[in-house]
Amino acid sequence: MTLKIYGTPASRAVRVLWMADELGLDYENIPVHYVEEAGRPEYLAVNPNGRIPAIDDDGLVVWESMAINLYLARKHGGELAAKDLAEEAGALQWSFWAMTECEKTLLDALVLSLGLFGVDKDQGKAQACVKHLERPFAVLEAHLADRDWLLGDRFTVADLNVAAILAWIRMARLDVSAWPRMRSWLDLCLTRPAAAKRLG
Ligand SMILES: N[C@@H](CCC(=O)N[C@@H](CS)C(=O)NCC(=O)O)C(=O)O
Repeated sequence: MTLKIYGTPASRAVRVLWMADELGLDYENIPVHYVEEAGRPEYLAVNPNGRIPAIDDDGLVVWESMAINLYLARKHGGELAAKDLAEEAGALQWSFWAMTECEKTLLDALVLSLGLFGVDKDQGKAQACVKHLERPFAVLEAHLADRDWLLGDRFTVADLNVAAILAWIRMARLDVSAWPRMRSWLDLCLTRPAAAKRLG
């Protein structure tokens, strides 16, 4: 049975679509829309939270974008997956970090920059959100001082999960020149073919 990925690509489902493409998986994308369709009974039967993305992998249903990607990396292995327990811990750490330390503020910036959900566009206010990201951005900048990738010496699920959230920096046109290593690392992640196809 094919892997089913629920969620329109113009949403957090793009994180999972990017991962599935990196892994070269066969999948079916069911483009459930987060406003019009995610609250319908047929989708609530997949994800009772009424949010996208979710997957159905041969009967195993998983929701939460970061968890789905960690699962897919673990299942399909290869270079993207953690190769030992220490890397597993790192992948979990960075994924939780991006969601808890960065995502909410970046979403606020994105909404202001693009004028989403009826909010007035205000690039100045969007840029002001970056002030609240100085602490986590400094952590990432320091981590990249002597390495190219978050774990080991290769692009992994940790890079993908964090970059998929930090991609909103680019979409919100935020100036993050104060963190040049973070910016270069993000560019490298987002210009990978599987990312550029979706987020370029
Ligand atoms: N933490 C969840 C968040 C999912 C989420 O909020 N998705 C949005 C679309 S990008 C959604 O489904 N919104 C519908 C709603 O909030 O009712 C994840 O990363 O999967």
